[in-house]
Order: sequence, then C-alpha cells, then structure tokens
Amino acid sequence: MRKPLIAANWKMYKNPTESTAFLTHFAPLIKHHDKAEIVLCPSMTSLPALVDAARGKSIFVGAQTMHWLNEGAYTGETSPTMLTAIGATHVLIGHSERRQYFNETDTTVNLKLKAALAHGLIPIVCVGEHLTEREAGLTANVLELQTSLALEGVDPAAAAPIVFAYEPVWAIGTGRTATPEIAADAHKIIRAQIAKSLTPELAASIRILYGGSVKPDNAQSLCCLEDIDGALVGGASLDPTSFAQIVTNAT
Ligand code: G2H
Repeated sequence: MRKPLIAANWKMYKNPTESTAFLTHFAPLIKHHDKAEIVLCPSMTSLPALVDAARGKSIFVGAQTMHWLNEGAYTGETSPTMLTAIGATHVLIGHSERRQYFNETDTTVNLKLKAALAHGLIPIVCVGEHLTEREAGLTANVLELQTSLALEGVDPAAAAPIVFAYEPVWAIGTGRTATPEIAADAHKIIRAQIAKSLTPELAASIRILYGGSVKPDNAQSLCCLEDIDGALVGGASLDPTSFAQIVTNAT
C-alpha cells in the first residue's frame, strides 16, 4: 500500500516570515487529515524557521535542491549534511527548472539521488518530457532514459525511500495540465522502468507523484488514479486554503 504524498514546491517565493505564516493558516486546515504525507519545500532561507514551526504537526519540510558532496569550495551550494543538520527530511532533485536554468543533468541527478539516500533524506526525483519530445513520439524514451539514469548504480536495498515525480515540462506553470490518461500512461512507463532498474517489488512500492499545474479542481481526477500516488504542486501550493483543498481532494 503506497501512502499518498502531497508536496508543495514554493520555488523562489516566500521569505521566512511568509513561510511560517503559511503554516499557521495551513496546519489547522489539515489537522485531522492523516491519509497523506505532506511535505513543504520552501527556499533555503526559510528552511530552518519552517522546520521549527512544523515540529509536532505531521508536516515534513524539504529542500528544493542540494549538492551531492558534504562540503567543499562550491559557492552558493548546500550539502546533504547541512540539510539534515537543520531537520529537513526531503529534497527535490532534478526539477525541470533546475535542468533548464541551472545545468542539472541526468548525471548530477544520479549523484544527488545517491547522496540523499546515503544521508537519510527522501529524494523526490523529477522526470518529464518537453512538448517537442511528446509531439515527436519520444515521451516513453525520455521517461525511461531519465528514470534509468537517475537510478544507475543505486543499491536496491537502499532504494525504498525514493519518490519520483512525473512533471511534463509543457504543463509546468502554464495552466496546461496533462489529462488523467496522459498522466496514467506516463506513470506506468516510469514504474515499468523502476522494475527494470531496481526490482518489481520496489516498482510496486515506490511512489510516483504527478506535477504540473495541479489545482484544487483537478487534483482529484489527476491524483486518484491507480498509478498516481500524490502530487507535486507549485503555484497552487502558495495559498494555504488552496493547498489544503488539494490535499483533501487528492487523497
Ligand atoms: C511543476 C509544479 C511544481 P506548477 O513545477 O513543481 O509547478 O504546479 O506551478 O505547475
């Protein structure tokens, strides 16, 4: 049985005061909701305050990216041990905006995934095709390649915590959403590749989220399908009422 996970990706929005104010409004709205694991991923500067504010509330706090090394001369970077030291539990890896604007590659995704597992952080690994790739009939190839390269050299014995997020790039922040059929097909492809790269048992237990313009009114149709285990939500997670509705509708 895969417990749904609903993650908020706040991208470069909300300072520490705004982040903790969100929690003050959001936590009571989902107080009695225990069907999903809820993760908030704020910017780095909000992480410590949000971790502190979320204590005892069954809400997890994660980072939006990290480096794979513990320390070094890497200006601007944050290491896995820096994240665990402040109590972050999850980390987004390979979000398409990281791939597009910050040179994230399948190789660095793989290094970060292994580093997250080694440090007890739950990696949420993002994969997804561009519109041109979909239109060229390459969706399956892209998803299989991104998934297999992310998992290269990962020890199946350590892989249980991994979470994948299918985020079709053409649906991110555009208001365009994948149809439930498109999302379900993509999730099947990713799950089949996990079975090949790891084991069929892990493929059955690893959660795959859908991300890309998830809103309160489409959360149910997109996230309540057999192979879809929750959502990674950007824009609609910035408002506590909207995000609470998504949590309720998606689970
Ligand atoms: C995809 C998603 C969250 P949005 O990036 O990761 O953002 O919901 O705004 O499309």
